Amino acid sequence: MQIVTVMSTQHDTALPDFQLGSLRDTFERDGFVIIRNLFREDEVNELRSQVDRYVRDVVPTLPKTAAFFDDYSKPETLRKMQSLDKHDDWFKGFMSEGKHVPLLEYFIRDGFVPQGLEWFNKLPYDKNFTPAHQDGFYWCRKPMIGCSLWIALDSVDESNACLYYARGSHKLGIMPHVSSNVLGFSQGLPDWDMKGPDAVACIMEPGDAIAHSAEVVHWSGVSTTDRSRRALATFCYGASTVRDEVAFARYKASLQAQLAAQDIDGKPVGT
Ligand SMILES: O=C(O)CCC(=O)C(=O)O
Repeated sequence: MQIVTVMSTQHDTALPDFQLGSLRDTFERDGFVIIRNLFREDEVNELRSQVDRYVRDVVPTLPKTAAFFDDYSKPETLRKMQSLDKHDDWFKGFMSEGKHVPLLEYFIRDGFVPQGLEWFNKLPYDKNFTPAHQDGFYWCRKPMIGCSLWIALDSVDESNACLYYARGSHKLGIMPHVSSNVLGFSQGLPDWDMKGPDAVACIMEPGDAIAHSAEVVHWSGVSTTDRSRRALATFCYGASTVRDEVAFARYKASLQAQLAAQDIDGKPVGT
């Protein structure tokens, strides 16, 4: 079976060329594509155990802005962590050398620049939804070339808050967002119809992954189960892009105001 090596010279995606080509066709048509079994069981177990180590050893040393708990006195309420690659060597290596690197380069037809590695959870019976949004609104790149790979660490379906995508919405361009006041997702599209005909629910098993464009509209709902729903997501933008500093400053100001209102600041998690 022939293996395609894409822009990155050091790694390959370990996916056959016919599959890569058809995945990119879907990605470019719909704005997202599911890649089944991208990570083997042993790889998923390694990711889970590295996350456990990070939560145990690294999170207590970080500012509260790096790990969002509903209640900082209750470890079981951890719902989101950002920039794992900036706080830990193992995740830094994964971010810059994992199999997502050549894959995402292939999808975006540009060089991979790491934007950040994040961990998402939905807690049992979680009432927090993820507002409909476009990642590109947060990143403010010109031109808007960017992508992410959301890797399922648990089984996920409609009952424990799977991701939904508005198929084809990446062709609408980046739309105005407003403050959402949702912890971890500060900006959202105010009037997006989440029941529209183009909404696609992504039902996944551990090791499946979704690549999505920075322009596609996506969201997730609440959980009606006692199961958690953990995922790691690698975000990147194209090496040919630059940041729109004015738009980025506007986004940062909104984020800081929302965090301050929720009493989340630069103080260590353990305080
Ligand atoms: O996991 C979620 O609910 C949201 C994830 C997300 O917005 C993303 O990966 O861009």
